[in-house]
Amino acid sequence: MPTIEAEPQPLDVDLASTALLIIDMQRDFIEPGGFGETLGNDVSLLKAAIGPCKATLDAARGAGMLVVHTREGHRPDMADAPKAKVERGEPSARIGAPGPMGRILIRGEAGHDIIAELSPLAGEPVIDKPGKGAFYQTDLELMLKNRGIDTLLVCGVTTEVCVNTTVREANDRGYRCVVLADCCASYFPDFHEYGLKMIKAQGGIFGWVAQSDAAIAAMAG
Ligand code: TIU
Repeated sequence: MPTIEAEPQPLDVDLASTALLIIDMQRDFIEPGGFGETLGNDVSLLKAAIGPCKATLDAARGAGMLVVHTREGHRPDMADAPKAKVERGEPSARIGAPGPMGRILIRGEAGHDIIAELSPLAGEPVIDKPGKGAFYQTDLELMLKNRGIDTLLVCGVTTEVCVNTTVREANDRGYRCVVLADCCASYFPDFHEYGLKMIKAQGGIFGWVAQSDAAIAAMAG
C-alpha cells in the first residue's frame, strides 16, 4: 500500500478507496470579473494552485482513481440562495448580479464553469453545492459511500473557506482527508498558511497536509 509523506505523520493509502476531491476551481473565483473579485479580492493569488492541481489530476486519472469536482453556485431562480448569503456587499456585485462572465455565482453562467485547465472528463462527477461545504445539501456522501471511499485527497480554493469547511464536514463523517497544500490557495496568504496549520495541528485534528509531489509519488507507486 503506498504511503503519502504528510504532516503530522505519513499516511498509508489504498488508492481503490481514495478519491481526489477538487473544490471550486471555478472561473468565478480564479479569473477577473467573477465572484472573488466582486468581494474585493486579488484573484491572481489563486493562480499558483492551478499547475499543482493539474499534475495531481493527471496522476489520479492515471491511477484510475475516483475524481470528484465541486462548484459553488446557485439556481438561476436563486431559490437555494439564503438571504443572509446574498445580501452582502454592493448590490451591483452580489450573487445573481450581471457581470462580465454572466450572473455572479449562478449555475449555467460562464463564471460558474470550472477553469479550462481542470475541465472534468466525462464520467467524473461534478457536485453543485449551494454552500461552502461540499457535503451540505449535496449527494457527495452517498456517492463516496457507494464507491467505498474512506480517504480524500483535497485540492481547491479557497483554503480557509470551502476547503476547510469541506474537510471539517468530511472529518466528522469519518473520512481521512489529506489536504494538498500547493493545490490550494487563498486571497489571503496568511489565511492559507493558518488554514493548513489548523488542519494538521493537535495530531491532525481535522486531517493531514502534504505537498502534491508526495501524493503524486504515492499514486504513481
Ligand atoms: N469556494 C470558496 O472558497 N468560496 C468562497 O466564497 N471563498 C472565499 O474565499 N470567498
